[in-house]
Amino acid sequence: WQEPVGEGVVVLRRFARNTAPDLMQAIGEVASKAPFRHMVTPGGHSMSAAMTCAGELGWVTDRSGYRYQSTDPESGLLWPEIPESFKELARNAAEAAGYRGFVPDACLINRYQRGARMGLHQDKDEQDFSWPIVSVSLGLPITFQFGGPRRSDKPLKIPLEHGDVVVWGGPARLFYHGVLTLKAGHHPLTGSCRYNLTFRRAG
Ligand code: MD3
Ligand code: FE
Repeated sequence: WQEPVGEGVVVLRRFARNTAPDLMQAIGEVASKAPFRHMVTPGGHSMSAAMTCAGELGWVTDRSGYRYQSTDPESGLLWPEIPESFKELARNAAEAAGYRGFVPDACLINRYQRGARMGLHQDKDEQDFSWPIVSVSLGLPITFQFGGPRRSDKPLKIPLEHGDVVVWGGPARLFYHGVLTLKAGHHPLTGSCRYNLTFRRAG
């Protein structure tokens, strides 16, 4: 599936494999300041993936809705800065996909444990959809679902594995997507977890 995922999608298989240990270390540093938590959706459900953020803006959800904000609602403090190793990877991946000068202001970090999933959704809380979203998968594999511009569009199933980086731009930027339930397993770097980083220009 290296090529035909869709217009605007660039798959960089294993692109982050060598830097993955550094990325995991940096995830630990972010999480020491802004711990992983299960946020609540506007509908009142707790998300099965645990999340934290880094950057000038972080994505949050609670009973009042989805939004980006500069502070962690748990602590009231600014989100931790995006680690240099993250920024460099995001810039290099975006450049490989044809986007020069990608400087993310938001990094959402998702942590999946056995049974966690993410239903089909669009990422549309950002200001400018001309910038791509860069995603990085670490640890256990998962099945990603990639739909179309309508929720009813039948999604393609795509395996995402350790070190895979995908740049989602062009029309794909607003397509529905999600991940199926994480199966139990063990990964030498991440243990029983899968982590996903998404780099965004939110503001
Ligand atoms: C396609 N995360 O954080 S990563 C999310 O595995 C999110 O944690 C999933 O969807 C995860 O919003 C999927 C791949 C991904 C991320 C953002 C996209 C695909 C995307 C935005 C637009 C289109
Ligand atoms: Fe998403």
